[in-house]
Amino acid sequence: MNFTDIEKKWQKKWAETGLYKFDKNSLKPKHYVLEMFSYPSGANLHVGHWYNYSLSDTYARFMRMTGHNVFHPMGFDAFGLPAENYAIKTGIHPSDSTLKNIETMEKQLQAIGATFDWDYELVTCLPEYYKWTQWCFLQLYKHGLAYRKAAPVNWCPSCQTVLANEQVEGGECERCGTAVTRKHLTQWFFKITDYAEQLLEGLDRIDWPEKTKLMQKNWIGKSRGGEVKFDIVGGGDFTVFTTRADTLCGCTYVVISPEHPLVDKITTSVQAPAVKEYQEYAAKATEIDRLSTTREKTGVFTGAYAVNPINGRQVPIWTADYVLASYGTGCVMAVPAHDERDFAFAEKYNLPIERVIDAKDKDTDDKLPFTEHGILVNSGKYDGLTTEEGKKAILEDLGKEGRGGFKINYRLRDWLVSRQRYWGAPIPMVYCDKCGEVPVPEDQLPVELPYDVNFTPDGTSPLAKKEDFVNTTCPICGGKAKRDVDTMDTFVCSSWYYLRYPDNKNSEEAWNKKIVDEMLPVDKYIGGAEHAVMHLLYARFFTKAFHDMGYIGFDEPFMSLVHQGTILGPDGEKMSKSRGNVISPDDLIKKYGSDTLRMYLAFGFNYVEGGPWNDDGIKAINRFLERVERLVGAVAKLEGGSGKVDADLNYQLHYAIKNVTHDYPIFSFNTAVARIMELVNAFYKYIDAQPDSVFAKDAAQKLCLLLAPVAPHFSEEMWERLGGGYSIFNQDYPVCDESALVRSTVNMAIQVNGKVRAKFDISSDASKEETEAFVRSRFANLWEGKEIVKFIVVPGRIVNIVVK
Ligand code: ANZ
Ligand code: ZN
Repeated sequence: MNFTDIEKKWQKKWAETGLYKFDKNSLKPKHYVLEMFSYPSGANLHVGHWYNYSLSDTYARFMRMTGHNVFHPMGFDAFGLPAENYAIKTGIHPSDSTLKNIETMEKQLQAIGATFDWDYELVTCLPEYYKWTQWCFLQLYKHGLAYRKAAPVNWCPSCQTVLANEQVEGGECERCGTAVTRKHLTQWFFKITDYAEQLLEGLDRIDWPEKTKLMQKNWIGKSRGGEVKFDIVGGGDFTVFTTRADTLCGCTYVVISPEHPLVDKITTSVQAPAVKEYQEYAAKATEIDRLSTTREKTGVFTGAYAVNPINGRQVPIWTADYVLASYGTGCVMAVPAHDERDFAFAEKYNLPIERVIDAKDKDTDDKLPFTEHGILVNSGKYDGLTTEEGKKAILEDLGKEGRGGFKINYRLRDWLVSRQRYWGAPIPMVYCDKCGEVPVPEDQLPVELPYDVNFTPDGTSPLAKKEDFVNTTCPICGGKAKRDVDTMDTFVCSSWYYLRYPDNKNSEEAWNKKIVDEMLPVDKYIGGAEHAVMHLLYARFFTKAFHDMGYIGFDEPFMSLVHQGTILGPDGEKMSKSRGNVISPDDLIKKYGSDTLRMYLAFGFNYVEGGPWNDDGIKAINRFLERVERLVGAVAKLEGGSGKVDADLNYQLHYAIKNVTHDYPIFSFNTAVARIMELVNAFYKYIDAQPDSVFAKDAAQKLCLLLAPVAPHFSEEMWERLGGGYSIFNQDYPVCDESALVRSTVNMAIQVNGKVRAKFDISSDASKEETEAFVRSRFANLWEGKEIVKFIVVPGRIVNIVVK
């Protein structure tokens, strides 16, 4: 069969008849299937795209055929660095290259034969989309969730841009591998930290892979501890955050982070030069470096002393960069006998080490090398308490005296959204000397990204060089004002696109509340596990924030999430050009057609695991489809018959129906296809005998229906050859008839010590073991209190039991 021809034929017909147009007025339950939208890179779709999109499409088709009104849109995450970097290299404007890439990708996506309704397409770099990205920014601003602050930021000297913490991997830029440095800039942040607790709490309500939920949990990093206030000798005080209040008696020094404003205030004149030099040293390191356990601990004594609130002891105040300004209070009580970092520091600077009797946290201390170090100190009235009891008692007592109390901290930081790059949505803010920072009025959106801009990186934002963009008038006083010259992180664009799809042409509002409340949350979201924290956390934050503002009626965007696995090269390694192990879908479709590739991807891998490519596998699938084609040809020729059901084939058919309908919706495509293959084998045996045409045709049609989600063009063609009406995708999916699965039964007798005591029915193909287990579980009363000496099963006839 010429797969390419039939694929063209059906794609054309599907398009002409608008088969996949979403019907807003359908009364069937809606089902929103969404794949993470793609980045329009210049290259052709790779096997990974096919794996993701064709199998999500299999799922979407299955849901459609089982009575759902499936909404399955597609779009493009079109802003971002790659297009800009490409432009810097080639001189081709990001807008031109991106729009051209989108055109090519649309064609390629269509070749998959997916059910996307292109009427709902989104392209994030078009003003009609980013106008609303800017609107989202303004709403966050108006609700106190967007603010500007000067902050040390991760700076990539090569990309000339600020990076979010998540974009730094092991101290290096995620994109180019250059070592990241620090720089101070005034930037916009979204206050995702306000939602730390809700983001945690919501995880319990969504059907997501456990691993992904755990990653989000760790990223949010809730830490239960307490705050302890220390007085400074000579006046003043500061507070530390600790998770080990029970070790307070073993605190031998305290540390304040070098950037903390208190450091300059308390440092003695003798120590001032050393402290100043140290602060400059620390400012050069990134937060990631400073957190690294292998980094040598360094610090300087400030000359000042603090008073331990439970024993009145004076301890030295140091400044050291292993304490971060941005976590907790920026101040730490150091307990070298119980904390690894403090221990390393104390050893280096010869500070005392004191171990608190009873304070032994089995989760941490037992793993540490220094548990036997230091002199033993007791904690007076807290002696004899367990770790947890000690923490509680000490914090309660401190609370009573107004010197501390219980405290929860989160690792999560606010989301830095300013980017000093060109290819993104401009930040809709202006700055006026008189009125300060002023949001652009909503009726003036979008703030259009000018086309003609010099975006060669030089450390400033490209838009800053475009004077007619920068200079504007203040919306409040009408005086001279300047626009923000940064653009937004592209993760902002992808934080709300799922809200826009169902109402993508709305020019009055970002989305209509009634429509999104009907269409969302997304029922099945499919995409890579690499998005576990950034995109998936940001999108959840947006949903929660807009829910609280009253713009949507739900607070989780994606009720169920699936991560596809990775297809490796035939050598089991990650596909890469340099390894020469890249499989190109284009060649394969030319040779075998889209359905063969789709079905190979379905059958050859466990969807969430992926695995190595296998050329023989795809050939085998191709032969399988041709085998089905011959079968359909033979069935179509059959004539006459009474509709007499063949029990064996009917059993196989319903067995397949039962399993396939179970497996498709849980993305277990490989097992579903395996059942269809078994059915085809059984069908061949049946067709070799002289079969009944009425039953055979019905069974063959059901076979096509089972196959349709995974091999759509082929199945539509086979359906037509069997005389089915257009389209197979408007048919109801076959439903399993359980009675077909009950094999015939036999009646058997139970003899106990030679006497027939009972009779029972059991499936005629039950094994000896099954029969014995059945009898033992149901008829134990027949030999109650006696010991079984012999248990003999004569299948299909009798069970003989000898007892004593
Ligand atoms: C005394 C102590 C004794 C501590 C001990 C730990 C073990 P998590 O669990 O991550 O929240 N800490 C507090 N603020 C810090 C900062 N800004 N920079 C670096 N370290 C900081 O960790 C909390 C613990 O990390 C706190 O408890 C504090 O050290 C330290 F045996 O206090 B602990
Ligand atoms: Zn003004």
